[in-house]
Amino acid sequence: MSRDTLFQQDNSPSAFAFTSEVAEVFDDMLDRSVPGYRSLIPMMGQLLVRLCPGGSRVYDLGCSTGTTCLELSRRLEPLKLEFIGIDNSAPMLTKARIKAEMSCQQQNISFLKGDITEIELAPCSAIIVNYTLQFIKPDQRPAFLNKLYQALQPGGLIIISEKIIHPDPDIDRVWTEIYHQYKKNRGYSQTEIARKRKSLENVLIPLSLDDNLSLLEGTGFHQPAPFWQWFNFTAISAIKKSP
Ligand code: GEK
Repeated sequence: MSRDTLFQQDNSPSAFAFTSEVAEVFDDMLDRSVPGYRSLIPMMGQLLVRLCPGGSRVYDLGCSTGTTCLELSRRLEPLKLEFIGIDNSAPMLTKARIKAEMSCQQQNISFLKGDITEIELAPCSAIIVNYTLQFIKPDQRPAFLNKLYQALQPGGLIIISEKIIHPDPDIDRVWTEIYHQYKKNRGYSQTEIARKRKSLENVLIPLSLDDNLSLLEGTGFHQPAPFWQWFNFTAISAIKKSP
């Protein structure tokens, strides 16, 4: 896995984008900058195993290099779920396909290139949106979530992981400090942290936990609730209730 040194350079990206340079170091970037990234995957698996009928279709929207759906497909192999990862970054999908090939997992997984706000989704039992909703413009989020709701079969599961803000700016500042310390402990310098933060401004737009829950509730999802949280990172699940 290549080490993420993107923001060490003076000519580091001013506005963050999912380019081939990012795809090259992406797995290391996520491991060192998304708290709980790896440990969340088995937790998602526990939900899928209870809520998805064997052989049903599961989408991973904004799948990047496929880590989440490859790991879920490996863990839930006996369920024979059909995983479909969608992303609009070709370099990310190239990585995902190589990883699927190397782990001989091509049978139940496919990767599609497309804009998740526009692409048509087939009926499915679960949709995972792992740290991707935050990249969709806030005014597009209600329509996007409504599209996911329509694609889910009754009883279907949605999992949304997001970076969040605390509504109280003082507490939010403390959370941010704790998060930056987390990154420092994993080898990122103060300069790298500051440059990455600047480059994500207006690209990654986090909402508060309550605003995310309201969005899901407003779409019609039943009782959305966080099943995991680490300061300014959370994972929420909700169900499309049977009529
Ligand atoms: C994981 N879920 O490893 N259409 C398609 N893809 C998009 C769009 C869009 N409109 N907007 C952003 N993306 C992954 C990690 S990363 C999170 C998700 C992060 C894609 C983008 O190309 C990138 O691959 C992904 O969403 C977000 O479980 O970088 O913090």
